[in-house]
Parts: sequence; C-alpha cells; structure tokens
Amino acid sequence: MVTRARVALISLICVGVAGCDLLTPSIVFVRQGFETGWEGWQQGSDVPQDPTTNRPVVWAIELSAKQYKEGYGSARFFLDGRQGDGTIWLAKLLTVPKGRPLIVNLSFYLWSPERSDNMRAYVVAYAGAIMPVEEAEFTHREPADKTKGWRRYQFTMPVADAEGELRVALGISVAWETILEYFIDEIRVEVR
Ligand SMILES: [Ca+2]
Repeated sequence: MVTRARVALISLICVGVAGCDLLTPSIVFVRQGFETGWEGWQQGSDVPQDPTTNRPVVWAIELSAKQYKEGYGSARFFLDGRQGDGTIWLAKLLTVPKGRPLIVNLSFYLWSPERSDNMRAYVVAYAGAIMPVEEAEFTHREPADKTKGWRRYQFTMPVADAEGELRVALGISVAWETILEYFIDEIRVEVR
C-alpha cells in the first residue's frame, strides 16, 4: 500500500510539473510508425454534412509512402474542410492499471504542406476511459501549420482513472474552410 500511495502521490504532483515524469517508471509504451499496418489503431470522425451531396464531407485516413519521418510509411489524413468544421482521428485501446491516476505522454510527427499564420487546422489529442466520438472531446490542441514539413507535437494528458482501459487518440481538426492533407508518423505513447 505504501508503494501504491507513493506512486499516486508522485502522479498527482506530476500533473503540473514538467520533467518529473522521470520519477515514475513507464507502465505502457507504444510506438507506431505505420510500416506494417494499423496495429490496433482505429479510425474515428466527427464531420459535418456536405450540402451539395447531403452526405458527410469526404475524409480518409490511409497508410501512405508519400511522406515518412522514419521507416518508409506514414498515415495520410485527408479532410474536406470546406464546410468549416470536422475532426478525424486515430485511436488505440491500451490496458492500464485500475484505481489510480495516470499521466499520458503522447508525441508524434506531423507533416504540413506549408507554414501558415492563418489558422487552417489544429492538431488534436485525447486520453480517457471511453472512446472519443465528438470533436469537443479533443480538448488538447495546437495549430497545425507551425512548420512546412515535419514537426513534432507533444501532449501531456492527466487521466483520473481509466478503470483498466485507456483510450488515446490524435488527429486533425478543421479551423478554416479549406481542403486539408497532412501526414502523421512516429507516434509514441507513454503512460505512467
Ligand atoms: Ca514511418
């Protein structure tokens, strides 16, 4: 009980302190480079209707060799954002200990076709006990066009208790009425 209490205490302290992750050993470590398939990553979307077709706007998440940060493949994210709204993502279920708070460190590389001061899209992230279904659940976000080419994004997300099943997700979200194409590679998830 002493050990468990200590881990819980360190986790609570770590919520607001960058860098103290090193005090707690990683309990889950996942890498995804999109060289051999999806490896359990599932696609999700929350997109508007296209008024010209009365169907959801066109989007796709697919394995691609067009761009890659490492290896020879990545995940291509395509989203018709011309309705000014929409979020698409990849999510993975991770088995984690029950009954204690978690710190989820998620990092990945995003390839953007341009550096832009206009807000075209956000990079978004999520960690929680249930699978995300709505754009509003992606409360962690950063502008997607900070750099032309590859740029690393990192999110630290505390989760109170995932009750043994943690869902981690990442993707892109429309911020401007335009067609979006990005690539994501070298995802790393560490849970402490
Ligand atoms: Ca790769």
